Amino acid sequence: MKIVVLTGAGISAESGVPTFRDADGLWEGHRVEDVASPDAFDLQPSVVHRFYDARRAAIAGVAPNPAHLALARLEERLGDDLLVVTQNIDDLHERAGSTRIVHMHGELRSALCRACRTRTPWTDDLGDYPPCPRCGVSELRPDVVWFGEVPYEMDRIFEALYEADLFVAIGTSGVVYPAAAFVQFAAGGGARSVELNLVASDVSGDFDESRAGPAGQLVPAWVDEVLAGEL
Ligand code: BJW
Repeated sequence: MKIVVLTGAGISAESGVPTFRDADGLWEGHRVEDVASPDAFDLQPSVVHRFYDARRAAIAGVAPNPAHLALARLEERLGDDLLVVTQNIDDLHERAGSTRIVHMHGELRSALCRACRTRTPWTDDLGDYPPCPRCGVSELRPDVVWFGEVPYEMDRIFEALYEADLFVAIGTSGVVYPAAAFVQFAAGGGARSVELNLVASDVSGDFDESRAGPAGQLVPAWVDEVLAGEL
């Protein structure tokens, strides 16, 4: 059985990483739209750098939770038949042991040079405008996908969605496209679909099955069912 899992901010919530649109989703009074767009970066680069530098520092102090660990356990059994597509820019899936992972909205621990387009692994702040290690120009930005930009590895994702037998979305509000439409792409290719979320999302009606509860409980239970051959 080929499975594609889409994860959103909700899977990292129990690790202590704030989501975007829940009650605590504002950052210093800014909505995500105010700090996650190329226009915001052009207008207020220091504000945007501060937002991402704070998040990069914060993820160093958090750990994967049972939901991340369960997906890594699933990969151990399914191998290439599992692909995790995450909208999250933290590295909690990797730290849990997942290797078949696509970061469609980029990664906190990577910098993108606006001058030469090189992507460089990065763990320090960017707000002090360090030079690009490749071209030397001080035009590094967070290597993340903002509104109006094209997410990473879309060809690989669409191919996996069309080939999938099962599509599972975990902890995502279904507000942001193209990820919100993946359930429809997967259904078009014949996949069954399951949503695991704290509460019903904006696109719950598009799923064959929707389960409500914290990811730290729902995901390990769902993985147990898959491994027991009950799905
Ligand atoms: C729990 C839980 C627990 C809590 N357990 N669950 C008009 C109509 C349609 C589309 C558009 C439109 N106008 C513009 C667009 C396109 C636009 C878009 O979608 N806009 C909408 C806002 C309308 N999209 C884009 O611009 C994208 N690019 C694009 O479309 O390019 C064109 C193209 C596509 C494909 C092929 C070719 C061309 C780019 C979108 C980039 C989004 N970027 C961000 C920032 C990334 C960097 C960063 O992290 O800072 O991505 S915005 C932000 O939202 C971030 C997230 O990945 C993304 C989704 O958020 P997520 O993960 O769903 O979090 P929340 O907070 O919304 O939800 C959390 C959920 O968890 C909730 O449901 C809770 O209930 C749940 N939860 N605790 C389980 N313990």
